[in-house]
Amino acid sequence: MKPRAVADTDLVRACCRQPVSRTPVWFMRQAGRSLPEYRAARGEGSILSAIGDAALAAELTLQPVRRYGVDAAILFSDIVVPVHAIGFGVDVEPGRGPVVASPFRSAHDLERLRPLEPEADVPYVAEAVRLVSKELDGSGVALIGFAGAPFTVASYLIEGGPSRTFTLVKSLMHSDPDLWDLLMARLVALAVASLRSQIQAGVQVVQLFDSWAGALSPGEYARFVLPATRAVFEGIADLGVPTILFGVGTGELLGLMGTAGSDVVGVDWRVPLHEARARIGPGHAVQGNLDPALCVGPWPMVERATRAVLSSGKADGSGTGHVFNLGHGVLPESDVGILGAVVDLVHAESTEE
Ligand code: 1CP
Repeated sequence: MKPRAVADTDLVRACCRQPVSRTPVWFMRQAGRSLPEYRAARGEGSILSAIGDAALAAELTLQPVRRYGVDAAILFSDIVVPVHAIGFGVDVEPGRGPVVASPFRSAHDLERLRPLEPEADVPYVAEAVRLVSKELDGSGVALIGFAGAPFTVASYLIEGGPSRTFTLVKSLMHSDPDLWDLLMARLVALAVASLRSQIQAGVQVVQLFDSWAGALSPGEYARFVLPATRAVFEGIADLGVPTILFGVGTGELLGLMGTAGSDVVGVDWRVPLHEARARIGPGHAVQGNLDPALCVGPWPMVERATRAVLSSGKADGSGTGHVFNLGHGVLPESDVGILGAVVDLVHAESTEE
């Protein structure tokens, strides 16, 4: 058994499948363009410079907690921050996402992926964690840290930007599996170093985003991705913090994801939670999975869908081990009033009389 963090928030308790006072709820991409206060605070600069300003990052992290009354804040950062910080040459283009000037092509490029020294390379991350923790102390709201999973980060490094087909990534993994394994090992080390430093600075839960894993077949996932994902969880297990593994379009991968070593598996909107639990297997909590497209409104439709997720999430009978979330990130055009109403409904419906 790995040591456990002090279970002092509903989020931590739900991740560990312990009884909760009410079902905890937060939203992926809860900070960002859907919030007017985000647009006002962030201005026009690059997102990487906002992340590098610890006071601003802390403020952007806390905005959705104040606005929605969610049970968790997620650190305002990005999955490409470690590779950017060690000088791989990654930028984040507004409206597009991460772009790489000189993508990963050969064994020579491994040298561009040196180990991360969090205190020297990303001091602003731990500083933002400390600032947010001070604000949240005693509030019952948890702070979530995160990293990009090796596969999803590799997809940006190899494709050079967002991709729909992952042609170059698949070509590399199949044609040069030895190089692929060396690349995965470097990205495991980056994720582990980043997560360890966030945990040591005070985050209470961590999420590993393998957002694009759903592009892979089960065979590809098992051979090329699962070992690295497992190695990330093994690399932080001694710290005793609950862990969440999330990807989109992973219906056929949930059974394998259940063997990666996380406490919680995140599920997108394509698979109902009771079905997802059966595929993931025993011993895990689930997170999800309201369709973000439905949150654009109108309320009666969102209300029905929210109740359906709550009832499906309860399907193991105990009502424990469910973290309410969207199936993927908040869409920029979402109605903030509706998202707030979802939080209120989840809390009201799950509070014991
Ligand atoms: O300038 C901006 O405001 C651009 C939008 C944006 C934001 C708000 C980007 C660019 N990154 C972020 C912050 C961010 N990124 C957070 C913290 C905010 C919060 O969640 O409340 C987090 C957790 C991430 C993680 C992230 N970045 C993921 C995994 C989550 C997911 O949505 O699947 C991924 C895939 C990225 C890459 C990325 N960064 C930004 C964009 C637009 C993208 C996706 C690009 C693509 O479609 O491939």
